Amino acid sequence: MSSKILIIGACGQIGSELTYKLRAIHGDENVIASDINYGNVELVNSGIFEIVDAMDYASLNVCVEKHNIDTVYLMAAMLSATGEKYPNKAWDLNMTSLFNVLDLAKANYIKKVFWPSSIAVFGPSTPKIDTPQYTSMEPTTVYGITKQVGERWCEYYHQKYGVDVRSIRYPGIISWKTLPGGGTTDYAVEIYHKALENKSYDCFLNDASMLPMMYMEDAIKATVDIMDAAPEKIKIRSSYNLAAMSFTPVEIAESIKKHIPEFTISYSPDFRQEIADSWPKSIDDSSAREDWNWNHSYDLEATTKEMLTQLEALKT
Ligand code: AKB
Repeated sequence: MSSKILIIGACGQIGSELTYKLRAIHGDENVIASDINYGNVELVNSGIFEIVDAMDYASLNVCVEKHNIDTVYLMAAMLSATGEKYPNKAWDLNMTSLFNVLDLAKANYIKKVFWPSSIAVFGPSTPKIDTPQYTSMEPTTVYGITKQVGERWCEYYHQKYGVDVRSIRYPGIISWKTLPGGGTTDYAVEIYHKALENKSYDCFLNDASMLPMMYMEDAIKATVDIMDAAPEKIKIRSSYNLAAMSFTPVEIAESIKKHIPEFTISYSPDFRQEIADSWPKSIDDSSAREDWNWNHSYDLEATTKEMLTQLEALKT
């Protein structure tokens, strides 16, 4: 019998592309997309869609029972920049949704859970270069705190209740289909849109802000691969470090200039600079590479080429 999958937060940047990918793998009828509203018309119209409030256990349970769900991808979250504006809401959404899903698994209503963590679990006391899997973690954003605490709870539910929960620490994700919202790494998506629209971009981080990033296709591959891996391969039940590339705003601008020579970048750092400064510059993801064969394909040049080509094609 086919696995029945529920994606919570399917209208978002990663949720939407994950939905399309999982439908291609498992069949449209086996992948139910859900969100708190009809926020992404294309996604909503692309297959089975349910309105689900991830903070409401009953609403979630009704959907799981109705569709006989056995696997949940919990992609709903408030990200770093928005979280600093609404700290209580970020805490409530990020933690309550996680507990609801973990409790459904504990009660055996579902068998398998994917929950994304983030490089935001790290903080100023973390080594910034090749940040190890196990290291000092003192996040200074509400989002980072929820992700760090969430990791502890995932491991706890796995150890105490046998819940099959799997997680990766996403870096900034670059994609063209659905815009990101409320993150500190969002500049690395906006810059491509503005490069094509205006041939210039005013960056909200300074020129030297190096951050770990990944092209969407690699992020989706990692998500699918960790969920497909045999349970004994998943040795870390908090969350795996994951990496592909690291670059600064200057470097991404240089890579865009190779395609759009007139492109210019200026810098007006805002409150997100402090968040970026607290995060690693590069990540050691050798555990993911060893345990479940993680491998990335896209570097900065390949990402820039793909982003500009795909966004250009959307205009026609
Ligand atoms: C953010 O910038 O908040 C996210 C993240 C790194 O988790 N993209």
